[in-house]
Amino acid sequence: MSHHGTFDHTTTNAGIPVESDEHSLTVSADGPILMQDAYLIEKMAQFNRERVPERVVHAKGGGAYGTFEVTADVSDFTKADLFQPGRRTEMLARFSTVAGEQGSPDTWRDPRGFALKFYTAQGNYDLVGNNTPVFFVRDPLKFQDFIRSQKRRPDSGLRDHDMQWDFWTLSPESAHMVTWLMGDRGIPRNWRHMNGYGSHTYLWVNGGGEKFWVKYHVKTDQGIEYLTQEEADRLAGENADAHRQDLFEAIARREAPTWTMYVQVMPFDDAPDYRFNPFDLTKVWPHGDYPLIEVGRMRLDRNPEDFFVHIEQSAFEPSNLVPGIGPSPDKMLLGRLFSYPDTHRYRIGPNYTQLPPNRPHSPVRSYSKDGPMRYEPARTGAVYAPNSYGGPAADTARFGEPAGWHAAGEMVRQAYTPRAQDDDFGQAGTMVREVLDDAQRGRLVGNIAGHLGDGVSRPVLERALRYWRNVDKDLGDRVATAVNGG
Ligand code: HDE
Repeated sequence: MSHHGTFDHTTTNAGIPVESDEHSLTVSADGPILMQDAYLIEKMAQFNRERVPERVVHAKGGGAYGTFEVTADVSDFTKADLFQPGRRTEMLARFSTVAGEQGSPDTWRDPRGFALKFYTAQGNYDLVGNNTPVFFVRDPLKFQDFIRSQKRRPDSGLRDHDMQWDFWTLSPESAHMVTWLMGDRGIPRNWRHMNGYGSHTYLWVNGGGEKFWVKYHVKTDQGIEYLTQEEADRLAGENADAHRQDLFEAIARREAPTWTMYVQVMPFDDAPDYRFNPFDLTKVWPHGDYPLIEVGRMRLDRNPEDFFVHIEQSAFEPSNLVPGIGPSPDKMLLGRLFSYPDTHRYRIGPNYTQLPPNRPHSPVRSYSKDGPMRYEPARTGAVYAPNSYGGPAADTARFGEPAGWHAAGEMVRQAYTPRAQDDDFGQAGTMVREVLDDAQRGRLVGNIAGHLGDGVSRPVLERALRYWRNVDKDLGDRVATAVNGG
């Protein structure tokens, strides 16, 4: 559009001016369409190819660009460039539900994806978390099954609470996360009023090579707000895109939401003797043991110019770990390191890192080349290494960094070695008794009973009541009373 009221001319994808946007080329006004109407064919063919596969989980979401600014000094714990004092780093965030498909309501009860991509001076750092500090399972082998139990039956194509509770009650490790899910955090009022968590334990390495275990907390500065099941159900019918709309319009109104990032830091050598497995994704670290330490502030203040280009094609991966940050032995995190790049290659092609939301803001000197939709030339002296034509060559000095941890033993397939407080219900019970107030507990009971009362078969229901009594006897009794009709 050159300026208001007059328009630039339409062209084909090849930039050729077109004569009409509404009349196909025919022989006489009433005659047949001609095959040389290349513009008509282009429009129809392009339309048929507009969809890329939606994300197999977290399909429905929205996001925005912004900046992350360090507000404290955590350089004793990590040398990562983006976490150095005073540093400002451009970033992208995408928020999402988990089980719902692209057109599903933003206000369904579900964890919320909280995916962050930082365009740091040493490549992209991705922190791909949720709005909960824990997760349903602790082994990636069960993740696919868990997700399928939350989605659709193979026979009817319908969602089914019986499937969901069948899986959960046969997987007691899910209890902590299901307590979060069935409580107020299960339906945030909108994405601006929820926290994000890295959930896993990660490794930080400082300039001197010292290692620390950390957990990330990204706390909303807008305050936590939730929707009751009733409010959420109504909104689901009125506006399936309520959360996507809320973020877009808040930023358009220049009401940029902000979050403050903290970390809990565990000295590397505390891990072996800690009273429960510090790498178990179904567990939190009590703040009394490892208090929150402020890191910086994230501010989302720029809406993407094109939703498909920047949000649908955004590709987050926990394997994007920059110097000073590494993985931990958390089996779920290790599984994710494979899965995300794999799903991106399938969904948006092998050159997805060249797309606008995924391109690093720092130089890329990789020996990757060619492949469909290749856009950037290979900026290397030759297409092989080693070469005598200018490299690039790996910075072997980095290899000495003790960025890993030492593991030894024979191959096994079994659960984590149990420790004194490694159980499936303890932290859920503590949360119900000591963290929730009466009103929150009341809503939790109502949400669980409402969900259990909708299509769950008797044997599964009996197991579910035992599951909740294991979390907390009083809570379980209240759920049983509410479900059995008072
Ligand atoms: Fe994901 N997850 N996940 N997940 N996840 C995906 O990658 C996976 C897990 C999370 O806004 C997929 O790009 C495995 C935990 C978010 O684009 C897929 C396991 C946490 C998003 C995938 C997990 C997450 C995803 C599908 C168990 C929080 C959306 C589309 C080992 C700590 C990111 C995609 C966005 C998306 C795999 C469990 C968060 C299939 C194998 C735990 C926020 O690759």
